[in-house]
Amino acid sequence: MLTLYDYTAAPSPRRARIFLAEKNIDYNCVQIDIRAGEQLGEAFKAINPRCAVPALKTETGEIISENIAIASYLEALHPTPNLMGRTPIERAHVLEWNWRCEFEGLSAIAEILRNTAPAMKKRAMTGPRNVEQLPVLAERGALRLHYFFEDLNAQLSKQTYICGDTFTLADITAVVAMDFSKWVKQYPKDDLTALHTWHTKISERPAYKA
Ligand SMILES: N[C@@H](CCC(=O)N[C@@H](CS)C(=O)NCC(=O)O)C(=O)O
Repeated sequence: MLTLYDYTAAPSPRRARIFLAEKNIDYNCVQIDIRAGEQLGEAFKAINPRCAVPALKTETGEIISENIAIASYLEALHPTPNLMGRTPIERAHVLEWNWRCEFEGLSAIAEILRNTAPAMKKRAMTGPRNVEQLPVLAERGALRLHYFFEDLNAQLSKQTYICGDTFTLADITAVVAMDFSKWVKQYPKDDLTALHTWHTKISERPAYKA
């Protein structure tokens, strides 16, 4: 059976959990308490030297870190339901939007949180090395995030899901980013109606609760 190294409250492992739930794949779950610093301890470092969750242990004992790598692996093993595009151009668009949701959404929020939260002093970046906070980056993070919400709203004004008429990995990353934005008290403006309608629709999927 697969094992997911997880931390329930954190956004990145939630992406992997939703993907697994959408695919209806069974797995064991091991909680790594990142609030207590367990990801930096020797036991977890031996599993994932990059000291981050999620990490997935395959049935043959290999470790995969990074959501995109975990999703690609699971999509190849369990192609149905398709979550990463069927044709070359669909796949390209899913990866394009997934990257944008990760970089312009999740990273922008992390830029705010990790550079301001007192509990993240010296932990401005994930990984085994400590990095000092640069509080000035929070302002830029908020700006980036709101540009992202605007672009996402424009995309969703044209179609039901981010990459067309089917739910994909890009929707998972985007919904996790939108929910994570509450952590830093940033909310998409009320007039981004396509974005809010899409969020309601996604939150009705059973996997949303994973
Ligand atoms: N790009 C990575 C991001 C992983 C990541 O940043 N995980 C966070 C939890 S959301 C973590 O493990 N943080 C540990 C820390 O803050 O030291 C992925 O998508 O898998």
